[in-house]
Amino acid sequence: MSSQTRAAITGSGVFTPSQVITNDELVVAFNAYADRQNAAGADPQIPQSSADFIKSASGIEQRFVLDKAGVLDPDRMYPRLVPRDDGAPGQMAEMAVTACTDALAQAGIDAGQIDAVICAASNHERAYPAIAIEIQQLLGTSGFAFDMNVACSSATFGIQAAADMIRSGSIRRAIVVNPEICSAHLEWRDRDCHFIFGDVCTAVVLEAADLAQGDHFVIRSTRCATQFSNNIRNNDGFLRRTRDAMDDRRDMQFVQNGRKVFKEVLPLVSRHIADHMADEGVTADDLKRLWLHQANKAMNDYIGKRVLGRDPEPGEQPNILQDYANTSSAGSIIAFAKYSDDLIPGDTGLICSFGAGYSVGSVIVTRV
Ligand code: CO8
Repeated sequence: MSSQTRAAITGSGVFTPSQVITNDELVVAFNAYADRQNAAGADPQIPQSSADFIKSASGIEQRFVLDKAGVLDPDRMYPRLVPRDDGAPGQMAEMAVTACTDALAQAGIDAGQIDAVICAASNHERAYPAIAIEIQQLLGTSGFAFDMNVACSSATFGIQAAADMIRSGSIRRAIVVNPEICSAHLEWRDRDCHFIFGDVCTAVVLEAADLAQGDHFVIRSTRCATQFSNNIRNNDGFLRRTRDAMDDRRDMQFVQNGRKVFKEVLPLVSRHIADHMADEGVTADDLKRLWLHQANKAMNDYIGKRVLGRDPEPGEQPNILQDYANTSSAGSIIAFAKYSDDLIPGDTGLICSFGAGYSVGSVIVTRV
């Protein structure tokens, strides 16, 4: 083992679906659904949703999805994704290939040079074979591949896993990819959460720092933490068939107690980041950028203020949630991919994700 080896992020990529749903479009569809249910005698009656509420409570203005028509059809309210033959690329693998190809191009390496693929996401379209192994085959990477799931923190936990393997010397290069089809496990008929999520796929290439060819970010340190909570939960899983009458049960999709999450996760994340920075000798003045998980603008404003000890300047803590909504594990990586090019050698930034579990992951990087 080479204890000197440092891992670096040398490329990133984002696949963005072509279809967009604005808050206004979403609310029109939800309210049409509610009107129909109410006319049919829904008890209790379903209150109307509001685009103004969505924007002010979350900061979200629109979301990208793989299938807009199915989501906005008041008789359906979930995406329609055509089943695929086992011989065809799966939905997640297909998104992943696009994001990975962009990340590899930025790193300036061929897929064949990658030793490991980690598909880290908050849900996987099948139990096995691993989506990551299918991505490995489609890209033509070497070595091995595996799936992992830590909900919204999947990307940062995946980065730590890959960085640890590079640091230990067991691999030299990895790709961590996050295909998030949140539209398929969101309950679009629930007013409290129907606006929260969107679809996307992100990817980052990690290499031993001595292999990096162009501009890159050396990973100074990673830190992951978990603490069990039922406040964000989805009970769907392979035991579904063994239990009666599970098909349309509300808990077969994403369920959360948003208020509790808000109150409990904020102190957890603020403390986690502060401790991580202190242990690495990174002060607020050293930090040029925060790429935070993208769930709620008010949450990010709060965390930014706690971490920096002042209101963040424009650009110090870029949000993308107004365009993408919450994309689970991909959110902080979209922010990183879109808002990191302008950093100069020596600049330090911090990627942080948080969510179900609870889970929180942080990655401190320095531009080289
Ligand atoms: N339109 C109009 N009014 C509404 C709506 C709506 N759509 N929704 C709720 N209201 C009403 C409520 O009924 C309530 O009315 P009243 O005051 O009369 O009771 C009022 O508005 C306020 O409601 P809330 O208290 O629920 O509103 P909040 O201010 O708390 O905002 C949020 C709701 C935006 C959900 C907020 O609580 C939040 O962002 N919380 C944090 C959530 C979070 O970060 N969760 C992380 C989940 S992501 C994750 O971990 C990954 C999981 C895996 C991915 C899943 C993919 C599907």
